[in-house]
Amino acid sequence: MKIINAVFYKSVSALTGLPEETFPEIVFVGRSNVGKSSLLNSLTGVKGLAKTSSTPGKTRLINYFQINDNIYFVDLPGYGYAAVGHAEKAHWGNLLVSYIEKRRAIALVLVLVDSRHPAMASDREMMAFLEYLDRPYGIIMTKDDKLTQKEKAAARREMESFSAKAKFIVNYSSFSGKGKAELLAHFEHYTC
Ligand SMILES: Nc1nc2c(ncn2[C@@H]2O[C@H](COP(=O)(O)OP(=O)(O)OP(=O)(O)O)[C@@H](O)[C@H]2O)c(=O)[nH]1
Ligand SMILES: [Mg+2]
Repeated sequence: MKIINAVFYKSVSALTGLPEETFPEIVFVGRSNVGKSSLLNSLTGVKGLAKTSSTPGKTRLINYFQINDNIYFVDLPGYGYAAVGHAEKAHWGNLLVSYIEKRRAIALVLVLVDSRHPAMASDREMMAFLEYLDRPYGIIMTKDDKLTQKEKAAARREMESFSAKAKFIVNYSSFSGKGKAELLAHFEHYTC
């Protein structure tokens, strides 16, 4: 898939304000600070399109970006962020789960996992949940630039050992753009 244009469409804070299910959606999920918003900016080539931060918990809304006038990229709040209050955490957790469960327009879920910590319980739970729902998902191993070759190989093996149902695994660096062509090629299968 070639991205010709990418624009912010809207943000919503609750399931009641969702846009119509007009376009297939590629949905970005993962722990807080894993690099979801950075991946979105890297893929679209538009710096600052999605807001990023070194402080976890930056994205607190469901953010829709319209791609090529016929697809939505959906940037969701991260899970596993300890510093937000209990009530807020529960609110976002419920929202995330309900969204993935109910939204028919989801064509593909991207599960972003930090390459340095490939087996965290919350990520494994998310994958198990997607498998239970029979949602197609691919894994993005983020921040690839932070690992040595040896560490990358070990992380990849570990990930492959517990994600047999993933449609693909891509090692990605939003800083260098590594993995971009590979990931965009995978999107072809889910967006037509
Ligand atoms: N080295 C490196 N750092 C990255 C990469 N991608 C993201 N980061 C950094 O990781 C931090 C978090 O990135 P975000 O894209 O805001 O993460 P997020 O998953 O959207 O976070 P929340 O919105 O809080 O859930 C920022 O400081 C980014 O600069 C990458 O590929 N390599
Ligand atoms: Mg974000």
